[in-house]
Amino acid sequence: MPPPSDTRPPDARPPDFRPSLDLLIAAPRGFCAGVDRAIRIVELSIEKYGVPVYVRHEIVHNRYVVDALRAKGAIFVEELDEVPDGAPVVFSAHGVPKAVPHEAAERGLDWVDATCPLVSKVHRQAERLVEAGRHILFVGHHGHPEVIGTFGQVPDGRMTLIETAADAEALAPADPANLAFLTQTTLSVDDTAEIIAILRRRFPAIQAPRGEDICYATSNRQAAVKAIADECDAMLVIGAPNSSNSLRLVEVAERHGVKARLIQRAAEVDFAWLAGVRTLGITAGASAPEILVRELVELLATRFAVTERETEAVREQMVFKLPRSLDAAA
Ligand code: 0CG
Ligand code: SF4
Repeated sequence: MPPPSDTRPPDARPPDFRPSLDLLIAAPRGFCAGVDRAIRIVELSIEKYGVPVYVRHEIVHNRYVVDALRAKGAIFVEELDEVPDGAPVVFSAHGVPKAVPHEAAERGLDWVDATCPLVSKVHRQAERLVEAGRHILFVGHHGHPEVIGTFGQVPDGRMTLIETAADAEALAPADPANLAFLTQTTLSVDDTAEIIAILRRRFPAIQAPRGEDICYATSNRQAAVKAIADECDAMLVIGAPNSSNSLRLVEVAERHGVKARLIQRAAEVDFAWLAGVRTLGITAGASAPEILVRELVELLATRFAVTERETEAVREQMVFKLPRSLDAAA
């Protein structure tokens, strides 16, 4: 196949000696409704307050997104004490401990919460369970900001982190009849099912969340990888090393027997790694913009005669409302 830019009629083109590479592009991939909303919140805050607007933690785990917002006047910090008095601040999509908005209010800061509504839903469940006297087993990854934020919704000692099936087997709770579990939104669907099965077997009275805590975007992106895995010789996942949902996509591909790598940008492609690959799967985590997928396809097209095919595993139509304070339509 000729390069995409070649508009000459086929018989006027020189022969193409590039090796062929079929690209199987997963769908859904890339931005979810929570990421779209969080980025829009930063943009609208800049419009409302003027620059600079502070953002506590990367608004979503993607350097390209963060750099683009920084260019528009956002300043990214890790903690609230780095925000000067009087400056507006946005909390990232991953959520924050309750102490953070409390401290912001005490300091009289204008703050806007970009926590994904699906993370907030887990926060509210945690509060209610603790009010009802339950001890919560929280399935998640130690140190992730969403886990820190959710632990910060309840008093110390009311929630225990379960990271692995081995943790679930080893747990010796003080009151096994009075447990509930919740999960991080961006976990592996399969690993989490295994952990929950262990918890239910060991603690039959454990209270489950009302719905699934793993969000629609996480499970749909994992399903989309599974849907193309059998046809792929290798898979590239566009996402950041600190992006939980993106890392899970690499694992899903590998568990389906496909060698897979996480890359942040096309420039990280290792062409030696692609040697012998005829069909390459491509996907992107929930925080990775589509422009980075196009950048990757364009780079591959400089070395290979590429064909592109997209397989849609599930159709997504989720949209989240903006906070009232920023929504002109509200
Ligand atoms: O997947 P995690 O929770 O690490 O976050 P990321 O910013 O990559 O994506 C969606 C959100 C929030
Ligand atoms: Fe919300 Fe899921 Fe997107 Fe996280 S990955 S921002 S929980 S929709």
